[in-house]
Amino acid sequence: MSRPFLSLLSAVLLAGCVADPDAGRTSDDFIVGNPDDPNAMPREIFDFVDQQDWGAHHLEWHTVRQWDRLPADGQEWARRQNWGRAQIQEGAKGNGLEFLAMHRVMIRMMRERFSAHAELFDGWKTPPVDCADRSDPCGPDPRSQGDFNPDKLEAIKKLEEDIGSFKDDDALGLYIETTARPTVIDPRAAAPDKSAGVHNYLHVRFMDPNSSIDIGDPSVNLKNRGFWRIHGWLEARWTEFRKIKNLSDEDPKYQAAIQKAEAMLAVKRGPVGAAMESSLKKDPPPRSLTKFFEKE
Ligand SMILES: [Cu+2]
Repeated sequence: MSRPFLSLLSAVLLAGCVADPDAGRTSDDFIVGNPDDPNAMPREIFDFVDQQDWGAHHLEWHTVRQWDRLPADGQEWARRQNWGRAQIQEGAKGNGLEFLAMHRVMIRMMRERFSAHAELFDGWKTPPVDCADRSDPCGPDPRSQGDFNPDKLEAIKKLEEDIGSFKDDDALGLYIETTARPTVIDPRAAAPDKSAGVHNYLHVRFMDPNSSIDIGDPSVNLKNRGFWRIHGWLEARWTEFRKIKNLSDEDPKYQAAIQKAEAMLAVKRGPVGAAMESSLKKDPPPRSLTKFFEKE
């Protein structure tokens, strides 16, 4: 089906009888990232991400949680989007569970909606650690190249062989997500355990700053198959953890985290591309926000 036709069809379906302000434009006008990139998700998923403005959503999720560490241009741009500092910053108590929950909800929604492509969300069995891996070579940037960090190898081992040693969901999520452990005095404080933050490390390992769907850029990386390989693996680790610990999905704390993430993603954004036009395309975010993994 041709792009303009799809665009028109989606506009009619989504907008009903309301006049489409974007009539006459093709949806290519809105595309952020190259859908023909070999690492791009299938076209319908790629388009869904735009239609729901998940790129902006994902960027917002990370940005407001990194607020205290952002340079002035990043905060300024974020304020223009009416985004504000999240009370629980990245690496602070409570952020681990919300990190796991947000990605779980995204994966579930994707699997349900795109069941024919469900396997794209399964993730790696284990992360490829050889830089010359045939299906997932490390990125071209010097920060991505070389031997896999031995501390992060330890992390993979711990997550695969001794995941039951974590106290709870939040402790597990914090350990996986980030090296950041902000304190009142130092918002840039880092975890003493060097094996923490394998998630951010993997984003850096597989990023390609020249790619229009860079795994290191939260505004576009949901369109990259590699993103879902990382998060599919982490999702399976979390499932395993909850099984080993005999944790119930009825647990109120768990329920609240899932529901909060679902509520954030439930917002319907309107005609294809409209939200992209208003947020990321019209006023593109500065590099300090889209390349934050590079600073890991
Ligand atoms: Cu990630």
